[in-house]
Amino acid sequence: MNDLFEDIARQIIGGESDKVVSLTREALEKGASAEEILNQGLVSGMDVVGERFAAMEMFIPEVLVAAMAMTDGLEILRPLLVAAGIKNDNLLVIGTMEGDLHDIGQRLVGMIFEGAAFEVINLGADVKPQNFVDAIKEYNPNLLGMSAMLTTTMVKMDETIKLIESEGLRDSVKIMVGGAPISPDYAEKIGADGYAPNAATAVKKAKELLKITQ
Ligand code: B1M
Repeated sequence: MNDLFEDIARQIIGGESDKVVSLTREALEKGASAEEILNQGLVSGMDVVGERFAAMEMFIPEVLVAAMAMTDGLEILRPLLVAAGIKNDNLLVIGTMEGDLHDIGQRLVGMIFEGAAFEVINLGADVKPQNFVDAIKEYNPNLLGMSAMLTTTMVKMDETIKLIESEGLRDSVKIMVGGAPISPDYAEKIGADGYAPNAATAVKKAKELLKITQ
């Protein structure tokens, strides 16, 4: 199975969407779990893309094509990651900060929350502070998730929390933040209720914050 995971990672790096989709299906047919395919195939490929991008061995168009291949692979895994959870009163509104187009990680976080029986409203990427506030007013979620992948956009989290406070909405919602440049210290500094480094721990942290026992 390891060869198959390596092949999926290789096809992510090469941005070969069709191959990622067919290899992901093949791995599922051969009995791999969605989690194994995600971590050892898709995410592992995207890690290499990140390293090569940082080393200027890959450039934006290639990274974008790799990201599209990753999204297509994720869509195959979605039903399995989401499992047939029963919807309940827990509602997560999530989005990526204004000026930030990175949405793969936060979509993955959203999927894992759906799998944990949360209803999820995804505002997408490049979400203005005011749009987060509007979404709280419209949907009345008990959890708000904010994601940033750039050091230049993480500051928008601070701005958004201040706006939520000034609108008198802060006590109505728990706020979680995450994304590559975010740290627990930063989360605390801006007054977020919680931080998580990845999707799985984000659900655990949310359940703690919302006092969900199951
Ligand atoms: Co960009 N990019 N990018 N990029 N990109 C990074 C983030 C970067 C680290 C690459 C690098 O230099 N090594 C770097 C940021 C540097 C910094 O600010 N410190 C970078 C840069 C610089 C840029 C541009 C500025 C490049 C340029 O134009 N010169 C530009 C900015 C565009 C913009 O946003 N305005 C840019 C553009 C792009 C693409 C559009 C080409 C594409 C994004 C496509 C898309 O998302 N639809 C892209 C990509 C793909 C990446 C990398 C390679 C991969 C990101 C990813 O999808 N990872 C990334 C390098 C890297 O991270 N290795 C990079 C996989 C994903 C599953 O993980 O997103 O980390 P991640 O999400 C995780 C956790 O972070 C966490 O859980 C997720 C799942 O486990 N998490 C949360 C995320 N949100 C959370 C919220 C939570 C809790 C946990 O609670 C609410």
